[in-house]
Amino acid sequence: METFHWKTDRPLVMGILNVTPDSFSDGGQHFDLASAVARARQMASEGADIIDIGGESTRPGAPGVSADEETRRVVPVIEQISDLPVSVDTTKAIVAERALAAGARIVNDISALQSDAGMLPVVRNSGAGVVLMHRQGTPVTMQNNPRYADVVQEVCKFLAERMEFAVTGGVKKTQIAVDPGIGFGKTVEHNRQLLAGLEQFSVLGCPILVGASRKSFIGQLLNRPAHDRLPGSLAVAAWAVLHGAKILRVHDVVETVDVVRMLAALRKVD
Ligand code: YH5
Repeated sequence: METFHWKTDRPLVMGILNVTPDSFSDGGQHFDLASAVARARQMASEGADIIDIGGESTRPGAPGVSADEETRRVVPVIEQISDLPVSVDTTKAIVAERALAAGARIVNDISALQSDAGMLPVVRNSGAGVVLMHRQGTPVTMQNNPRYADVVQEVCKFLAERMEFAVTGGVKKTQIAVDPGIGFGKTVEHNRQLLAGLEQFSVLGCPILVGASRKSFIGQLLNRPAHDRLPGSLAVAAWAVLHGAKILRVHDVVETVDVVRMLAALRKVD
C-alpha cells in the first residue's frame, strides 16, 4: 500500500458510521449491512471526505467487544465502500490489519497506539494514516473525577510523546493526525479549555482532528439532550476550524460541510 498522507489544504469532514448493535434502530444483535453501506454513501454524497467506521462502542462505561466480533461488524461494510476514503475506529491491531486489507486507509486509534503493541507495526508496515487521540483513563473509569494541572499543556505533551513513539517506530510524520480527545476523561471545563486553547496544538506540526459532535459537554453547556445538539456542534465545528482544526469528526455531515464551505467563502474576502 502507498504511504498515506493527510491532504489538508482545506478542512476535512469525517463522517461517523457506527456499526454497533446499540446504534441500529432494531436495537438487536444484528445490524443491517445494506443500511450501513447506504449511510456511508449518503455521507460521501453530502461531502464527507472520510468515513470513520467503528464497531466498538466507546461511550463512557461501555463494555469491550472481541476482535472477531468487531471484525464481523466493520469488515463487510469496508469491503463494500473501499472506493471511499475509510478510517477504522479501533484500538485492536488485528481489527486494524483486517480493515486495512479490506480497503480502509486510516487507523483512528483512540488509545494512541497504547492499547495494543501490534498497532505500531500495522501502521508502519501498511503506511496507513493514523489518528493519535488523548484520553485519560479507560472507557469504564475515564469520567470518574478526571484531573489535570493544565489540561492543554498535559494533552499537548502526551500527543508530542505519542508522535515521538510513532516516528521512532518508523511511522512517517505525514501519516499522523493528532486529537485532544474531547469527552475522553475530561470535565465540561476541561473540554472548554481544550477548545479555547486549540491553537496551541499547532506546535505539534500535524493536522488537528476535533471530535465534539453531539457530545455531552455541549448538552451540559446548552442544557440540550443528544438529539438537540446540532447547533452547538456546528458552533464548535466553526470555532475549531477558525482555531486550526483540519479534520472534523461529525455525525451531521451535510450541515458541517456547509459550515466549512461558508468559512472558506468568507476567508476569500481581501
Ligand atoms: C473523537 O473525539 N470520539 S466515539 C458520546 C456522544 C456523542 C458522540 C453523548 N471516537 C472520538 O463520538 N475518535 C469517538 O454523546 C473518536 N476522536 C476520535 N479520533 C465517541 C463519540 C460520542 C460519544
